[in-house]
Amino acid sequence: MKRSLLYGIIAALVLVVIVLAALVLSPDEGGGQSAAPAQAPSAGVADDAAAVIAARGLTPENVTAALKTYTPSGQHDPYLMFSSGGHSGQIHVVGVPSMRLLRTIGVFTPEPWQGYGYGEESHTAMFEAGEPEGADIRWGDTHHPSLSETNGVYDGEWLFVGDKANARVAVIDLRDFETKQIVKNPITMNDHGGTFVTPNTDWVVEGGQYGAPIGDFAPISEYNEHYRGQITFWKFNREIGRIVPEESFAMELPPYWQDLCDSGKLVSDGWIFCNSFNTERATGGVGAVEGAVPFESGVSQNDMDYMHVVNLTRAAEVAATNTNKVNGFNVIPMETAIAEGLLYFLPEPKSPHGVDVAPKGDFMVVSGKLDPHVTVYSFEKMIKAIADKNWTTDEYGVPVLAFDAVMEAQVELGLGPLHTQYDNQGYAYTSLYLDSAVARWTLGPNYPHAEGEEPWTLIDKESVHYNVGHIAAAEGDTAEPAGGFLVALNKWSVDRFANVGPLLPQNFQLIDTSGQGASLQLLYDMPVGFGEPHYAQIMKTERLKSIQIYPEVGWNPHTWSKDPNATLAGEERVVRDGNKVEVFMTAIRSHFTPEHIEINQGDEVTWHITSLEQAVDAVHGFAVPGYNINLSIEPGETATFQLTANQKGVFSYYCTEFCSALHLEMTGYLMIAPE
Ligand code: RUQ
Ligand code: CUA
Repeated sequence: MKRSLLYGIIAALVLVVIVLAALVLSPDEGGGQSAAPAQAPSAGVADDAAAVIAARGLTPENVTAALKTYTPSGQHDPYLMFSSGGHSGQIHVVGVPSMRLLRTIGVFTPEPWQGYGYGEESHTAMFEAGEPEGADIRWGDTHHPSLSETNGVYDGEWLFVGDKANARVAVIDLRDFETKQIVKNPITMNDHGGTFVTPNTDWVVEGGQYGAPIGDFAPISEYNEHYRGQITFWKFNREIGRIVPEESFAMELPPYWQDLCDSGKLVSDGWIFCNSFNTERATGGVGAVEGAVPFESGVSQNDMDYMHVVNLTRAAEVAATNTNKVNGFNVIPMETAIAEGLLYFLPEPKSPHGVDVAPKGDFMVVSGKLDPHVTVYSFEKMIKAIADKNWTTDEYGVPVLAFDAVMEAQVELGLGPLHTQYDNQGYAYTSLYLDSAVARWTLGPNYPHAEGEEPWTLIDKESVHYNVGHIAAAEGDTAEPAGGFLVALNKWSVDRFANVGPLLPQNFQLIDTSGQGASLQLLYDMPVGFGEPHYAQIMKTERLKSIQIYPEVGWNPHTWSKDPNATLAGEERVVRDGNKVEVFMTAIRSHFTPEHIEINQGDEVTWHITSLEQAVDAVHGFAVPGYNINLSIEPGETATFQLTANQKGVFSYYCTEFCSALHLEMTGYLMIAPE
């Protein structure tokens, strides 16, 4: 705390000096965004800040932006952003405010650097366990990462992310940043890639998406009768660090397209809110051939869709005695959900997208993509409307609460509002897709307000480049937002970077939100050339408890215990039983032991490698050519893979990490004699 204050004062002093210099020397005092093309400072002025500013043609805004993001070598970022990787199927970890990419985490897609999905047995088993039946899927579409929480605040222990394409959810352990579990939703083929934890991470909520017959087939002409929506509630067991499918359940819903969810917190703890669209139940079909209304317009007819409100506390009780199973999975039938008071609808205008609960848990904010307002609902009013039975019902009998009875405020922000985040100053931020802007607006009277600012008012808009989807503010979806920084996750980058061909990067833009009023400042552009991230969360770095070396030599990261096949120095061996061969190998700079493995064509080989390393960053790789094997063996880890020796020949296995001066010597021969 004290140190950061000191840094702050030093930074402020440096800032004043440099800004003054810039003011004197800047050729352009106008636009902060339109920096002149970068010029290399000439050699003689390289050490003089004012001269560099002049030589590069930087504006005062450029200079303050640079000072706010520059992170000297060896200093760490105060925040980490965990971003989904979209259809790269991964998670990306970025330091904030430096916007340096620190790590990619292999999740639904193999990642060779991490040896993820290239032979290592526990990864392979995990992929297979999470595959739809009969499929062989090696990618995913990650949208909404969700950090584990304790009392509504990130705790730095676990990370969840969903796969939109195949309705799967993954569990990532933040002790070693490795994916530990993938579960396939047994009753649906798609969701919105959304995972949302409850305030103590008891449940991971997987919202739905496109309606379909639950675990069945029916023609599209029977949409209303046989197609259904669903939301799934995965039980997370922190002790074992796994989702427990047997204790999880889903709720059958009308065939609207359920979308993103958010958990209630504090006053609204125990409730779940999910937006939906296509309450029209449009079934699509394009032009003369199919003779119907295409989804594009069919799905946007109604003035209101329905926010789904689930009483999760009650639903979990009902699920415990529910006997209805689909594909062996606990599914609460729609009639039961209605009869037991587990499900209510709140009308929400106009093709809504996402719902974001305010820090105190008292308001739910929804944006209609086709409505220039955000609509704010009061949790208290919602509870009263339920008690008063102030509702009509939809065609399936679900109570639809009266809009006027539950609505607290509507704030006009601009075109194409999508997602909302919060800070510690009583501001909310909403992305405006069509405006390409981030709007800052004030929350209700029970949140702090700056002098002269009224509740529920638009305060500032900052242009972003371009077509912003989600935004992520520092701890901005928790019960205690940190404030200070916000990242706009822009879908298009058009003119921002040198052209790298027709597939352009996405653009993460860092915005300083620390001031009040109309003070938002764009600081930094980070091109993202590895997929289309959707959502991200920004957590204080200090919350992490990650390890650098596995706790014991011979550690199995998947069981988080010593591996029964751990091999210590001197215990290396090759054991043969008929055509089954088991290799017990060790790795340490700069050799594998043994260096010769002689087997026969047709042998079935199980191969264990234990890293004897105890030094930070002393990682070895292990590749076998021709057999699609590549491992990453981190300090202390025991990894296992299997191969069937169907190709004869001499294969040099080698270490794929440049681990030492004699790294090239870290090799050995796998000799497979012909049959
Ligand atoms: S989405 S741009 Cu979260 Cu998949 Cu809204
Ligand atoms: Cu071990 Cu290179």
